Amino acid sequence: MTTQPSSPLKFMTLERHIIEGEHLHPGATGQYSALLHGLSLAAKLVWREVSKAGLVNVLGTTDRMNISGDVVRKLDEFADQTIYRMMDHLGHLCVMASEENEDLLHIPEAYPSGKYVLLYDPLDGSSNIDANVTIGSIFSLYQRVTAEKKPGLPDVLQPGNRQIGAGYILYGPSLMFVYCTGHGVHGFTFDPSVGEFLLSHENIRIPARGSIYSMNEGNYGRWNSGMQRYARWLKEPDEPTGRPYSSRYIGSLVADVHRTLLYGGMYCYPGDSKHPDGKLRLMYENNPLAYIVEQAGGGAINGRQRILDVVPNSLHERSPLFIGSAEEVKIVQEFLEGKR
Ligand code: FBP
Repeated sequence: MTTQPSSPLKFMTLERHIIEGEHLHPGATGQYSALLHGLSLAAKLVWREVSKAGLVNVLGTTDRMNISGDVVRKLDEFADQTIYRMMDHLGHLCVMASEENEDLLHIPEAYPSGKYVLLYDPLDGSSNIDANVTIGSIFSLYQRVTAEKKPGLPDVLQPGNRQIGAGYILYGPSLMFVYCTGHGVHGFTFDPSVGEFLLSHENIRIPARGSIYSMNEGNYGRWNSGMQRYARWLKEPDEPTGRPYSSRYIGSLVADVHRTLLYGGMYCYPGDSKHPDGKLRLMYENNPLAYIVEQAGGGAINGRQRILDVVPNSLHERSPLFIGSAEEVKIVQEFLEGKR
């Protein structure tokens, strides 16, 4: 009598999970699966550079500035090129957009074009790259909406509630691939000994409440009164409501949101007197993370409305972000609306 592997999680590779997921999408052609597979390969290639960053000449900056006026870091550029090159020839995308590039990234004429649209933040948490702190990549998938020969902005500037999938890759103590195609949020951890992503976090559900908050309080003085009251409320001792909450801020959005997804709580990047729309990008950061956290039972708002219902105006627009446990999102919204 053979003993079943003791691990409660059957040996589910990412590739098998993606293919089995196709059954949940009537009429699936495999194109979508191939996209997710391409992204998982890009993750491994970026991870290879990130994990040896301190040993080879990929730390530090290039002499290039991105659309947001940030100096482009070498690893940023490497990740950007790697994801683009991994995805441009698959024949399933009609256009891409990257946080690191001002304009749309069109599919080279030499390659076939497809019906999907990919947006990505090649390397999130750039301020932490050289300090060997967890960083990540974030991606968001849509279906093409235009029929014209050449796809364009309308195909990319879609509200987040039109996403057909999203995910992020964590380059941390271990390499993780977390994704969602509308049927739950699933996390896979890379096992270098077999070279495969293995299911480690099946159907992640964010706790409805959580007593961890994550925000750069250095900006406190520039926040509006509602946000300042909320920040003070979090720290007031009150047994029944589990306060004071604990403060955790890595400064890499993808890592702070991943922890929030697992432990519960709130991550906030509000607008302020200097940056009324905050710092984070709606299309590359807020929409995909909002899609994932909502699918896991949480919430994400910009202080006025649900992030996923925001109709975007431009590729690189910024938006405040309040994301986390459903009950905690309700509380911060009440403070922002002046009800508390
Ligand atoms: P990029 O690194 O992709 O530009 O993202 C912005 C970011 O680094 C987030 O990852 C992080 O949460 C935030 O900025 C940190 O901002 P600040 O240093 O103002 O707290």
